[in-house]
Amino acid sequence: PKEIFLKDYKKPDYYFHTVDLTFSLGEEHTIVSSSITVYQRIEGNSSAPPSLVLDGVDLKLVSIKVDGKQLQKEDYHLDARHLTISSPPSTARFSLEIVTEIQPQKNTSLEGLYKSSGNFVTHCEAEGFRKITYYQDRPDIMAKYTCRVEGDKALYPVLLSNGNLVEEGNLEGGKHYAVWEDPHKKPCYLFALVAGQLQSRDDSFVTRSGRNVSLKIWTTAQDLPKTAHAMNSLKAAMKWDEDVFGLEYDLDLFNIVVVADFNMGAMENKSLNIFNSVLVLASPETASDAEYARIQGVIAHEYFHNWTGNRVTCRDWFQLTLKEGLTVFRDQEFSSDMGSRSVKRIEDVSFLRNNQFPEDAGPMAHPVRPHSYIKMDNFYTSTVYRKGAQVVRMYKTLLGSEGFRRGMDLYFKRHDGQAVTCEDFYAAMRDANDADFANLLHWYSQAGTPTMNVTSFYNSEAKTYSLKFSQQVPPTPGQAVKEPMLIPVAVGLLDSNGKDMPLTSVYRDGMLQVVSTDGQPAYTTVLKITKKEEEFDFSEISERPVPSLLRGYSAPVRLTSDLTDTDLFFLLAYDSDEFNRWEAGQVLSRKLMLSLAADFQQNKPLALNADFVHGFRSMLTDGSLDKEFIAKAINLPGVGEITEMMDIADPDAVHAVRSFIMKHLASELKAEFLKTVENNRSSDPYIFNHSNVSRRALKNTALSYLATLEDSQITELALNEYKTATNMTDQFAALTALVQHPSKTRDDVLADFYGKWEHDYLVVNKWFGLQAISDIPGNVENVRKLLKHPAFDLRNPNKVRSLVGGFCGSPVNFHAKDGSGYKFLGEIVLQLDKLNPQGASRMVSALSRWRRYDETRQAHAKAQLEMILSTNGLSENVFEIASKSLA
Ligand code: HT7
Ligand code: ZN
Repeated sequence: PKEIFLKDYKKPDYYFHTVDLTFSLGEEHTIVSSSITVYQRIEGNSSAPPSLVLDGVDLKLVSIKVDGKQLQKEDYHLDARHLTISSPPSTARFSLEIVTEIQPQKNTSLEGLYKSSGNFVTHCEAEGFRKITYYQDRPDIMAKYTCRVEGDKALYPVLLSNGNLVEEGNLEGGKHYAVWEDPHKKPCYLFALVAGQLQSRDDSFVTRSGRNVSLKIWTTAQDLPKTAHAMNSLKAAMKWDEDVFGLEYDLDLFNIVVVADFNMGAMENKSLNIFNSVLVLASPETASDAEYARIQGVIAHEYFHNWTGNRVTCRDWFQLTLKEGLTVFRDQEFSSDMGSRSVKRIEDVSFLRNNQFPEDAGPMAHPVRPHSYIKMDNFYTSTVYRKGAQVVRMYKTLLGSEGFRRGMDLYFKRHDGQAVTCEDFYAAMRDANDADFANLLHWYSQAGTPTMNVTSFYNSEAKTYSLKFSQQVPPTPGQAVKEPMLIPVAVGLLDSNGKDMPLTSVYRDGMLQVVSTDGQPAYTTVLKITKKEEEFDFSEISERPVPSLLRGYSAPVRLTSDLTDTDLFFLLAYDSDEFNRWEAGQVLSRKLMLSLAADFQQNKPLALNADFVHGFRSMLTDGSLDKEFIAKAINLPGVGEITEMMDIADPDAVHAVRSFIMKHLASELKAEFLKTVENNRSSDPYIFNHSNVSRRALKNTALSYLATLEDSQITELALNEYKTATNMTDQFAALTALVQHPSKTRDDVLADFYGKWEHDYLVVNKWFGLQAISDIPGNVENVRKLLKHPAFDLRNPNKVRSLVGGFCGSPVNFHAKDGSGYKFLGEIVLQLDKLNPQGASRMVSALSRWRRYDETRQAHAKAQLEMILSTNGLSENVFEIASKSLA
């Protein structure tokens, strides 16, 4: 397979101006006719015009015409991936007409045109358009499209594409047609077509300039009632983007289509978003609070792409973070404004630590803007999305809200309608603010999570307080040596009463840095660390403070410091920055878990110190705190997060330790936990708002602790919660509590749940997922059985994610020392690769960190990777992940 490099980017020789497509949808095959106006980039070139190379995969070429003239076999060259016209006309402009035949019914890859539940659906990002017709399938080719769709009227009563509906009518033989015209230029990855039996929930939104936008969410008749939350989320997102960024929707119509078979979450096609059903459909009885929140966030995310991605798009796929990092940042901000800002921050940082940090420390580590790829689909990663969003957040931290908005405004002013790069975004931020932050660009090019160490010194005579920072970016594949980065560190200093000290002036290398411009002292200041080692001195500090470092997690780094446990307990109790209050608890928990894991490995008895239990009790019972915050604060770091911190990952030890701490806390604080459950129960109708979500989160976290006790009183309690639950959040939390240990109750309640919900495939997926991730010894056999369950289907990515992906998330069973978990995955990857390479490569990634484990596990995992790599006909997707994992 061929590796593609960012440094090899060349502008295209030809641009496309208009693209007129006709789809004749059929049961055996579909005919796609395209008519394109082509422009030469360099006009009046006296030498022979360069050949025009079009991408095309799995296509049957029916005919090709240039300027109306049919090309003969000798006029073009065809191979498995390209159609090359070696002597195009030398005129500045010519027309190209191509007819291809495709077979969507046989397309299980879910890219290009395929069928899902009987409906035709397209998915083109990143390089799926080439499975529809021959085209220059790259995002810097932006053209205006029309699309005519013809199909059987009874089978496909609804025909949709991008833009506005300009014509529709009946055809002979029970067929009909619709013509759609998109007035905005777009890259082909934003093209979409849907045809099928769908009904819509209709609503409307009036933009701030008075445009009336018709909003439609299309799904099956039966699922229509479950689209209300998505519609409300869409309207909230439209309003928020106007209020916060001044960005208004630009067409009279916005469609969302729900599909059951989809490789990722959703797709932002211009005016025709396509969504995985799990990210739209929700009712109180079937979806949990977490799912309601995810739907709200993803509906907003795809809508926000209309400006960040569609109006201004990427020059090439290496720039993916330009649209994804920025849009994730925007959806994170939106969700913060819809709920609790600090809780959302905690969730986002936890996600980053649990998913992106391991990626950045493994064989697939790549910069936010990768330098190369074999298969672009493999680079829709947490690094590009989540770390990319942190990079955007750093601009805001450095420039402030107003400065950031100025930068965004300039970005749109300069680049609307263009395909641009990360440097263009950087330049807009810099120029709009006259800012100087050159080494911020290293964040785009250097992989690896920087580590930052902080030491402090208080001079009681001079009343100065010094913080000394040192940073290091670890080596990653292909990048041994790194430059220091610009790291914005938000800092506050707490006095002995736990209050923020006023910060009047701070010096760097003896030079005064501005703390506040309006003459008022600041209580949090942002230090800009730019060198490998740097010292900052605060003056007029009357007593030794406790520093609150990296407030709000102002940069995506691993922080170590000389803070003592006493300092951390103090921050846990008093920090005005809620994120750092939570963080102090996490640092204490991580230290504790690591030291207990070492004890476990040496067969020492495990014991919990009284300070920890005390700090925990204070959090749990502090009535002044937000309940969702408490739920987060009493949640221990996950097994994955701790194993990542060990020299040799030992999931058994960490799992044992985590279970021990939970059980110990549950027995010490049983009365408090019971009271928490009691006080936060409610039979009121379900409402998705902050106070209700918080109450349920705290109650269900308390229940999860109690469930570790294996006590019949608690089983009764959980059974009662399960039976009396009026919504899925509470029902599923109770079910989760009941299935922790093997028992007859466990079997009965799992059977009961399936019986209740077998008609709802999204709920059944939750049922698969819960069993898949179970820590019950030898669970791999149960998962193998579930593969044969009538409700399971390897062709459906949601089911694969629930069962196979869920299993890979189990520290105990996936990493079983006998290699049974790895072997299971190896077999599945090969089966899946034949159907859906994107899905298969996502699964094989679970093996990529094999070098982190002990020799026995290493040998088992390596054997599976070698077995996969030696298989004939492997996809490029799986090849890239498996080969890089072994390199
Ligand atoms: N921009 C979309 C990316 C996406 C995608 C990429 C590769 C393969 C399948 C995919 N489905 C959706 C969604 C987004 O991040 O907004
Ligand atoms: Zn996106």
